Amino acid sequence: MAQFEDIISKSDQVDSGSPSVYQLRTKKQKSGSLTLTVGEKQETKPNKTILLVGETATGKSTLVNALFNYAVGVKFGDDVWFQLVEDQTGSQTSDVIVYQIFGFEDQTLPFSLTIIDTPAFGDTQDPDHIRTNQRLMELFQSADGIQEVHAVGLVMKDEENPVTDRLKNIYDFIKSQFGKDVKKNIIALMTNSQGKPPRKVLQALEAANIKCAKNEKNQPCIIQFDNCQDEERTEESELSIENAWKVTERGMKQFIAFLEKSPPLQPEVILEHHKERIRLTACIQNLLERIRFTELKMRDVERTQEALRINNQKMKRDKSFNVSIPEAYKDLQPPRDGRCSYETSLCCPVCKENCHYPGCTKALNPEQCEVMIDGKCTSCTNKCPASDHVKQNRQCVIRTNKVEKTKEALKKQYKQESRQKMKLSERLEKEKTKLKEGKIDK
Ligand SMILES: Nc1nc2c(ncn2[C@@H]2O[C@H](COP(=O)(O)OP(=O)(O)OP(=O)(O)O)[C@@H](O)[C@H]2O)c(=O)[nH]1
Ligand SMILES: [Mg+2]
Ligand SMILES: [Zn+2]
Ligand SMILES: [Zn+2]
Ligand SMILES: [Zn+2]
Repeated sequence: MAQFEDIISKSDQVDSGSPSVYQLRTKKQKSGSLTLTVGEKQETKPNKTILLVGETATGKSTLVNALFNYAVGVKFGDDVWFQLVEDQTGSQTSDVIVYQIFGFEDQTLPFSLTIIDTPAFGDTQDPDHIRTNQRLMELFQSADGIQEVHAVGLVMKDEENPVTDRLKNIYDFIKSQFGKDVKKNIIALMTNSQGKPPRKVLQALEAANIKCAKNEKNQPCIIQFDNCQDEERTEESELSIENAWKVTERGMKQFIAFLEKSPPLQPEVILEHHKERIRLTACIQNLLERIRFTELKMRDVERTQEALRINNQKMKRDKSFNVSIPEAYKDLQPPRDGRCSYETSLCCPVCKENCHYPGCTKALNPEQCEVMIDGKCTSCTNKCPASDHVKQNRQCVIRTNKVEKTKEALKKQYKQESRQKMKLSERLEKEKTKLKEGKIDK
């Protein structure tokens, strides 16, 4: 084991059995996501980045360990195993963690590795889903974050139904974030595999319309592993564990070959694509609210006309006669549904509109919100400057009231605009035309 002396000196033994298991001591850094580093980065050496996603307990974190052991050249006969992932004993990963493996280039791999381990997400009802999405985006957007990704591994168990709805959601998320070219970088990573031809998985991927990179046979890239290398070796288990090693070793060779030739996904592509998508969604949402408000205003005018028609005589006789009229108006208030802080809104008090709601994560700094282009909002009616927007946890809500009004009050409400005298009925018609043309009062 002389060849591992150096690594062992940087580890703590956690199991003295067969194999001996060592937990690596890593350098930890937290800026947004946690980064665990082994070895020193050398700028001149190439690096490959792998993003691992998939359902819970499919073996993402275990695969991180397997990749490390492969990178440092651990073989079945060495009877040793290294753990890079901490607290591995059956625990779920709860946040995005970045592992960096430096200093073993030219041993088994021609490059250093960056591996992004993610918690299970894809359940869109689960708040953790949004948090993980958010974390990943931060990681790709920050200057000291991930610069490029070479492989997105969809990790799944080699079992009856490996492709679930949640996996499909994860796949859709990945596609929406990285653009359609991402399929050149997506590979299926099967764990718990005995290495048999993966026909069922091929069918399941096809049925779910999940598109992966193609191998030289023009088949979707499916790579198999069986990562149980840390299991205690006994006379009974030895044979099956050795077979598992063979499956994983073949998988690793294929995986490394894939990494060598896969084109890197650049962060700019990811960033711009993602930002534009968020911006458009926000603008559409804003527009829908404006349309709803216009429709309500239109209803108000029509009800007013109706009330005047019915009560015309009474109102002429009695100046203090009231008609009951609905009135739509806008209000800025804290969100009623108690959404989490990362679901804050960005609103414009000038236009009284939600410019980015829900899901504005940049609300604390309106200049950075996706709806701003060159410091101006692309969402609200007046396209107000970023500085006009409010960053608090507030949202614009449309409300309706019933108000009692005399004819005089109505005249005041729909006031003369030009010097040309107009009857109230004419003014109401004019208001309807304005609403139809999209000129809305705040
Ligand atoms: N036999 C076998 N067991 C595996 C394999 N991959 C993972 N396991 C076991 O499956 C369990 C779950 O593995 P994890 O690596 O924690 O799964 P995960 O995908 O990281 O799960 P989350 O962090 O909850 O998303 C662990 O007990 C692993 O030892 C494999 O290929 N073969
Ligand atoms: Mg995990
Ligand atoms: Zn925003
Ligand atoms: Zn705005
Ligand atoms: Zn505005």
